Amino acid sequence: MDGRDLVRSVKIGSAGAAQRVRTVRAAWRRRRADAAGLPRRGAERARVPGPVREVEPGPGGGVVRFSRSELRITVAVNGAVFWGWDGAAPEPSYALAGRSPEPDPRAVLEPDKDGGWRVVAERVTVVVSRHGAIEVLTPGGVLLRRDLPPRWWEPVGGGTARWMQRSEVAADARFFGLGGRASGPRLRDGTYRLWNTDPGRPFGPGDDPLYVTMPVQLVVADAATHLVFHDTSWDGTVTLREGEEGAGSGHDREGTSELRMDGGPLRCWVMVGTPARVLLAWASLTGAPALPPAWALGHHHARWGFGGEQEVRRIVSGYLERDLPLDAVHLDIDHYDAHQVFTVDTERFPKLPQLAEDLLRDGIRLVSIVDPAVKAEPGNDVFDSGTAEDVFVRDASGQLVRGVAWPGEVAYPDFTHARVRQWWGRLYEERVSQGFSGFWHAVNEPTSFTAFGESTLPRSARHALEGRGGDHREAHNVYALCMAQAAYEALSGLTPQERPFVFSRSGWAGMQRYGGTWSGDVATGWPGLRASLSLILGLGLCGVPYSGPDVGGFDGSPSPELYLRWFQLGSYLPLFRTHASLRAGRREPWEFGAEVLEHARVALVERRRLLPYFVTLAHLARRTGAPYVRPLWWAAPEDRALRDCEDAFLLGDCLLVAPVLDPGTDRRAVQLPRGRWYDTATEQVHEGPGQVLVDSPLARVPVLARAGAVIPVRGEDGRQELEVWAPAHGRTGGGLIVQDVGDGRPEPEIERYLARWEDGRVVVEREGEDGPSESPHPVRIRGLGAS
Ligand code: NBV
Repeated sequence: MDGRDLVRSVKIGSAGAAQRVRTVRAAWRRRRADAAGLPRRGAERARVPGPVREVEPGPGGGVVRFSRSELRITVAVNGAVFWGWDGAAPEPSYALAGRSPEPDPRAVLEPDKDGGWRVVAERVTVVVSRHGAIEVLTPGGVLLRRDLPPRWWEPVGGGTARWMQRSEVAADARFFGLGGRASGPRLRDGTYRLWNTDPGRPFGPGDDPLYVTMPVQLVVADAATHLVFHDTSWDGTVTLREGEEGAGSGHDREGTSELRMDGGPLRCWVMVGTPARVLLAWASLTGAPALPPAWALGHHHARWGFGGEQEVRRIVSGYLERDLPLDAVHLDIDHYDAHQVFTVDTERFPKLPQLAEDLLRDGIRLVSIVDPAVKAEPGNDVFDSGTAEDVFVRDASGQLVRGVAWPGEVAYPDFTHARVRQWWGRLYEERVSQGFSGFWHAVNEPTSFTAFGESTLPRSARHALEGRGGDHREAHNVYALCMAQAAYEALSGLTPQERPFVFSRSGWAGMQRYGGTWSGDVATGWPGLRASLSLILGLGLCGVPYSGPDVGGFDGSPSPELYLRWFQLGSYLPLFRTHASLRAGRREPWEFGAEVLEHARVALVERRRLLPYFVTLAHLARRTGAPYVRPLWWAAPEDRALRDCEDAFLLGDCLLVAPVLDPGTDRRAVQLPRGRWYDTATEQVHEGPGQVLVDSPLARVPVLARAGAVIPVRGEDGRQELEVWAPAHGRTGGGLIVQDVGDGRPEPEIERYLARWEDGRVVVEREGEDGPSESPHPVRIRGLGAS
């Protein structure tokens, strides 16, 4: 038992002696199941591809045969390159949205020097050496990535091979991504694990892995940005080492990435270009991010342990009486009957549909937590129905896998089966009839409390994997993704007039198709605040644009200052939600004194004013894959100072937010991208690129607007207005706006605006097919006082 296990067992112990006994029993059961159900690791044989033997050109590339492996390589029409070793094809894949893209007929396999081969396409050149190294180059011939020949270790008696892939990148390259990481967003030297994990306690920047891991790397270098996705859901690690320019005797040392996987196909996708182009290709491959309903872009208040309906009403009144905007209230597992999913404790919540209706009258939605584990006890309706339909995960000998979660001993639906997803989806009917409008998936790594060893299902547990059959080693990382799919698809049918709102603690590549995620149980403290920004930025770069932290942190009691700074940061993130643990202190904005309340009100009111901008960003994310929250280098990846900047972000194209992440900060440095920027509070002008000092009093965090920005905002009368920041003299500006047309699914058009100087004043016009026209929305020009 290591230190972490001890902490966990003590914690579980405090939840009751019976539960503790269950965790010990479950841990032994898991150990026994794996001993019997997993192949023993015996002698292994190492293998490399060997020399090239022959090639077979095909559409978009072809097959290169080596003496001990074969490589299939295809450039797709969206510019993405696929390659798979040992005959691995793009499908089946949990990450891909539908079928893999068509091959680009113009990309052909042709001989290269030294007996190698290459595929030249419009946006990328791929060179395969005669021993199986693969180089990815820009169209101009600059090397972005070199994958050395892979290496496999095969069990002598047959079975799944482990493998390793070492890659080199430019000396100036920086790594991002790998899902939600607390110590980023720039991923420093170290080993990152690819296994979705509940850390078992509130986490900070040093904790890894966390709930959402993904074999998705975004590499930003002078020559270009590229995204690499190794499409395999097995456990593994990525060891990164940044390069160094002029290292040693004046020579550059390249950066390296070493991927080691316990099994699964060795196949990958690579996309090259600008960050925006790369994320567009990624979204076209893995699916457009689901569009949240507009209310989900407002403010949410959650809590584990509201206790009952009266307390929910009291909190809501607290918001209403103080005229503080509130859009959603989340009910945690304490509203269930004895923690059992899809039930309600009718003593504490006697009339939930009535409560939901009353809240809705004030424009407030109810969101329900949904945990995947089902109490394994006859008499529990969900368990009985699931047993009748044979939906639960079994072990290799056919026994039900029993884990431990909040309701006690539990069974886990096998979401990797379409039939099970449909069964699960039907259960949301009960939630909808209770009045819930949104769904918050938790503990779905999946987590099983344990006295020792891993806090998840046995690796030998069997899964359908869409009929292919396999075990938890392959299914673990896609478990939550499949659960989200079940909910999203069911809700699309159950409430067709509304866009589904699902966000999930765990997930994998492609999860954005079904919704978003959140930080999970981030530790209360200044390091936790920083970790939450790192997570949100990293997830956005992996294609998951909608997420946010537990504002105030999950545990303990933040100081008023920390609470306020977290609140201010949260108000500029896609999911803006206060949430805390059962045992944590209060999180309502009025619980921290009059000064904090006043400043929190400013943040809430500003969020509501910016709602049309958030709606625009959500629509643009769906159409382009671009996250709402972007690192500063997004539009200028060649600016190395921006690549290293981790304490500020761009909110869409128009705003730069510089949150306060340290105590006692009333002034902070901000690294600016090129161009003119206005401090939105003072209208003071700053010229980038470079670093400037800006005021960051307790009342607000610095937000800068890009000169020329056209930002849709909600006017005081509730109507849409355009806030336009004057372009620099002699320059033009502009922006895109997407207006929501209700929470259904019609496709609104993208409105384009242009801002320019004419006769000493700024003119803003809407661009249309028939030329420019007057803006249909009132326009307010700001920043005119600047020289
Ligand atoms: O359901 C209770 C909590 C929840 O508040 C939190 O957001 C989840 O991440 N849940 C985890 C289980 C308990 C954690 C100690």
